[in-house]
Amino acid sequence: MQLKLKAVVAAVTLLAAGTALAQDLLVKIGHIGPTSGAIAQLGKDNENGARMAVEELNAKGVMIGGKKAKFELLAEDDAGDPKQGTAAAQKLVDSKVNGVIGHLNSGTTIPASKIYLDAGIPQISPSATNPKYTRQGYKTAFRLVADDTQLGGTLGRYAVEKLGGKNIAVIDDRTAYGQGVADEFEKGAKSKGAKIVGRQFTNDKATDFTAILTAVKAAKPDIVFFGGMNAVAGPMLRQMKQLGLNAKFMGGDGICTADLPELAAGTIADNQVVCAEAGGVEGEQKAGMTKFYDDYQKKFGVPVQIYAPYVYDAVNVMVAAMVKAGSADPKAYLPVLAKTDGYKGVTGTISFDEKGDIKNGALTLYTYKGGKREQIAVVR
Ligand code: ABU
Repeated sequence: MQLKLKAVVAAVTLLAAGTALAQDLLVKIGHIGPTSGAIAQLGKDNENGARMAVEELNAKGVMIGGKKAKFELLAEDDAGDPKQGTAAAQKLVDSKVNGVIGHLNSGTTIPASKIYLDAGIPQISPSATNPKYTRQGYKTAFRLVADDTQLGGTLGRYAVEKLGGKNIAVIDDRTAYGQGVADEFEKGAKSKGAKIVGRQFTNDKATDFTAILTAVKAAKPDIVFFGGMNAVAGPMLRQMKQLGLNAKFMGGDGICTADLPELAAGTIADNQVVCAEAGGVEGEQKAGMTKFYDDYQKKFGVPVQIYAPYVYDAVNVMVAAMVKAGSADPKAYLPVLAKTDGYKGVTGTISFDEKGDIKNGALTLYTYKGGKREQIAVVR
């Protein structure tokens, strides 16, 4: 008799547990970036931002449409490669993710965006800055940072107006990002009267820049602008030093990382490098960003490289739209996400325009001193 009672209690408990689980809502958040290859450190930085957001949301206990949401992070590696990027994007779609955060690179974000569009899955890139991404008319594409028109143009004008650049050499890595930001830089610098004394090309896997830097040195530039990523910029700076090319060095967000001095093997002179993150906060909003940097360092034991906070906000802004829509079904929450207006994130106030771009995007200009990144100014 007692055995029978125990069995009944166990069955009821199991049933109750089963019912509770059935009432939970599983929400799959896809994250995709280059967690292998030359810029794996940046891909991992982004993925960590997503992991932090998902863990906090699960700890908080978020309700969506009357059900307790259980968030699962599906992390994919695109290696920064357009082909691997589209294959990995399809994998996320096949896994029926509710939304995607990524990719990191413009060169992967743009081709993959068609896959998410066809599947009707919202995509927020926390770092791809090529303007084309949000100019394709895809209602599923969103971006949390300023684009290369703003980034390159501002840096170009800054080079002349604030750094006194007159003769400027430009190098790019021929990627969607590197070429685009270099073109915009050139336009901005020329509009303020600078002379472009040379334009050289490399690629995103190159390690030896002797030939192009020798040509650049012969043109006697006061500033060298590089459109590309930190993994290439670091060795390039080291080789500039070896060749006695002591010009100032500028670049976009791709080089503006915490680890640039290490990648340049300690060869960066104080104030030699000026670069910009495609976002930023001022005034009282700084506290949220500072807290994020501290929490991140404590959790992962390494500093934020650059875009982890933007990934963190991307996850949270997507989930806020699900909560508001009362559904994690992309069809239901996509229109709500598109109307995001005034969401308070750690990276600032987030509102999307009709293209899916962030409204009133900021840039943060940085230099490096004593091997540390140091903020110069936040500009809009
Ligand atoms: N925005 C810099 C790195 C990512 C990209 O746009 O390719």
